Amino acid sequence: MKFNTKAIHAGQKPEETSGAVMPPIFQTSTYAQEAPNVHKGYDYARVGNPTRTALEKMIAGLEGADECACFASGVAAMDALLKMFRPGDHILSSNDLYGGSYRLFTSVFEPYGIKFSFIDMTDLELVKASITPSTKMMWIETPTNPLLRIVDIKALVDIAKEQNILTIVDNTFASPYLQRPLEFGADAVLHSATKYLAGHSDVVHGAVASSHPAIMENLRFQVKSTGAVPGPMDCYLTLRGIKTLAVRVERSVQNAKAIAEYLDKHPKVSQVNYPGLKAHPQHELASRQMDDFGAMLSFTLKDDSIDAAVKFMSSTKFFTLAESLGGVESLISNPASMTHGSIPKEIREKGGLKDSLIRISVGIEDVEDLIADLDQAF
Ligand code: P1T
Repeated sequence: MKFNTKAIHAGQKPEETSGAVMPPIFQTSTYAQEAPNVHKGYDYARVGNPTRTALEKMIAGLEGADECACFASGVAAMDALLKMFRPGDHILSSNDLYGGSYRLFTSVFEPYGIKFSFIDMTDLELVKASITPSTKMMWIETPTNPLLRIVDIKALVDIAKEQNILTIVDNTFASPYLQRPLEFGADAVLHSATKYLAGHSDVVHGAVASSHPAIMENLRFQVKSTGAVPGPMDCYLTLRGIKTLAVRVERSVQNAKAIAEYLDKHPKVSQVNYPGLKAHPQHELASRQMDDFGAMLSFTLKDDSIDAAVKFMSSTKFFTLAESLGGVESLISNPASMTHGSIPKEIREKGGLKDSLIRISVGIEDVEDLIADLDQAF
């Protein structure tokens, strides 16, 4: 089955009692049992729900995984995943990543004794040199949030496998339509399904897909034991969103390319971060690793002051000033003060994230209107 067909049919079949083509929203907390522990596969809704199962089968199908576990948010998915580690374990991560991931790692898990290193993962020699005997996982985010760097999944997987280290890829920025990390040998793939998968800025949702038995066993245990599970309505919304993933992403990418080129030529812009531009340092890698270049980009103005950036972001009409990404509507944001505000300024700057950086999530509006909007903001 090819991708577009999977996005409609993977793991889906008409509901048995009525033939409904979309899985119903099974709004129930518990299930009748014939005798203790004799039931139709579901005993209590924290552990499982048929609407959630339909969504999990769908995401597993899109990522080419045996299984998927869904969570109430992207960070809840990360939290569950990280609970397979123990004090003293070391995780290697990128120095450019979602601020909430950084906060979870440093403010929640470090106090419990898990250690993290934040390095430039585009530097393979540095990655090798940063591995310690305690390193248990490489946490790969690519494209990175918000600098749109591209990390070589296959190269890191090869290094990791030699040393028995697990690899997980946060695939939120690309979506499985553009990048399927398990095909490069990664052990697990994570999504803030809030973004491209759900696609309509109306639900907060997370997922991990994997064929690795120990990872999935831990996740199922966490689903049952710590219970950060999504409600059936949210699962339904995400599943409905996925049905149009391919057409939404295709249109957003088309718009993003035109906007990146427009910004790149603009006399008031100093730098555009978009992997689809030939001058992007990992353009070739992105061409190999991704099916297309995505619909996220970031840039800085020649007037590199925060005031100029804030004025610009507050002047757009179709780009709504807001956190998040991956919805049908275009959004604009200032990572340093918004999504990445929990990373200390000196660490942000060391990783290359300037306070004046402007990030754009390109939606599916008419690109002429989007460019005219940016034009009037300049
Ligand atoms: O927001 P939540 O569903 O919990 O997902 C967290 C998350 C995980 N991974 C990446 C790469 C992300 O970008 C996010 C959330 N990011 C934003 C809200 C944002 O605007 O960048």
